[in-house]
Amino acid sequence: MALEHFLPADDIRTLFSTSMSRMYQQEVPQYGTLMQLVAEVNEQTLAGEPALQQQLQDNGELERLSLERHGAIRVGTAAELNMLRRIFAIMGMYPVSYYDLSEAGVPVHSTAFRPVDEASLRHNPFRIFTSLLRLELIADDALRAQAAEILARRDIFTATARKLVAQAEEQGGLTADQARQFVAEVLETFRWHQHATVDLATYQALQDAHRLIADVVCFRGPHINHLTPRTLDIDTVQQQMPAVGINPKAVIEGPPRRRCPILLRQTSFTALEEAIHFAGDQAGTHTARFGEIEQRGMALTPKGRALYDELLNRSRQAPAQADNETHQRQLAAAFADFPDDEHSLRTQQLGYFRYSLTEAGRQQAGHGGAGGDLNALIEAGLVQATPITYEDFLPVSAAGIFQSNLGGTHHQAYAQNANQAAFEQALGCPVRDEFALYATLQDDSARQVLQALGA
Ligand code: OOG
Ligand code: NI
Repeated sequence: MALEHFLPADDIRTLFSTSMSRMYQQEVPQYGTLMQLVAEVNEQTLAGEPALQQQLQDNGELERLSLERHGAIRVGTAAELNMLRRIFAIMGMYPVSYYDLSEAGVPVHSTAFRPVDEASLRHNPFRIFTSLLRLELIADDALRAQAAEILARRDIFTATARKLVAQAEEQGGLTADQARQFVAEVLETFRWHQHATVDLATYQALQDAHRLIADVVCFRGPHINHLTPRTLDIDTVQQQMPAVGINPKAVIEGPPRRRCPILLRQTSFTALEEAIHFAGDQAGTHTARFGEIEQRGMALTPKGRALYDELLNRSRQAPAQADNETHQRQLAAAFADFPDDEHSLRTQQLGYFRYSLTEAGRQQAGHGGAGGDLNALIEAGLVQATPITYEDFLPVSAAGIFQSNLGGTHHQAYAQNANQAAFEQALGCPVRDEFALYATLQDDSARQVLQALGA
């Protein structure tokens, strides 16, 4: 079949993210309320900041502004993760980065499936934070064996989804009709199930080992546990959530508010307690699903990231603050040592930048001979540098999001270390290195402007 008959992977991803959003808003009405609040605050922010509005418009970002940026699921076996890799590849989403959450007392390790090239990110940056349960972290031998046995009995994918994945791999893509069917079938994997596959006693035993283990093991599939739209003003949304009947987690995760935003700031509403039918006709509840919002800033280089980690650590030496305002003040004090102007961030090589020609640069291009390095060309007004947006996740923040939904039970860190090799073995390929992706973007843009100017 000719290539042009296939629906582009980017479009399949958009079909998927919009279908998922529709399903989740039906399943979790509070999430719809959050979406509405986010859209309103985004609108107000734009009205108050015409420059921001212009910038988003120029980047073609206005249209998708308040739509989902990411979601998250947790799977139980290597085979499940491996199949997800194949499914996400059909939507142009590839595993980037390895996150070890065991360090924070959560018995999973994770990656983010996301688009990796610039055009695809611009088209639709939707990504799925995907965690694999680490059964080896269940201390009780009998319980561990039981959990493994329960997981071995389930198939979280429909037969048609499996068939279409094989077909897509064989053909090299899916037609529009096949893609629509594929998305509908894959959506089944992410659906909520009110019926648990186990009885209440088994659920409780797994819950006692760790609430997350019960969440992964006791259901027919890995229900999507949250979706996350983009906000332009996370502080305002956090503050306004209670007024629309939503209970936010105590603090916003990530860096403080800054003039030059870095990395990722996130907050969520706490997971809902939902009615569950357990095997043997027993009634109970389960707490898993929530809503989250995110505000993204500049991607940091390894040097910038090391400084971020150091300052975050420093701020965490002080006792944890229960209210967001005090937390943010404490954070801001610690981050006073992080340069907050684009010039310093760039020249100290703390952040990644994309280089492009200015209007004067475009006029100069082709005439050649504009000598000098990038800094000189920027100073001469021929080249401009704009921050590259961070597209990945932060393990400390992710742990904070997990923890806020674990019902207050505090967990010790697991002694087990990160095990990226085991994760990649399960996944069926290595994860991509996020720093390498940003560095390539930056270097490619630099090469292009230098070439255009004949420098
Ligand atoms: C994933 C939590 C991590 C984020 O945005 O950092 C996450 C989960 O609860 O399964 O989604
Ligand atoms: Ni999230």
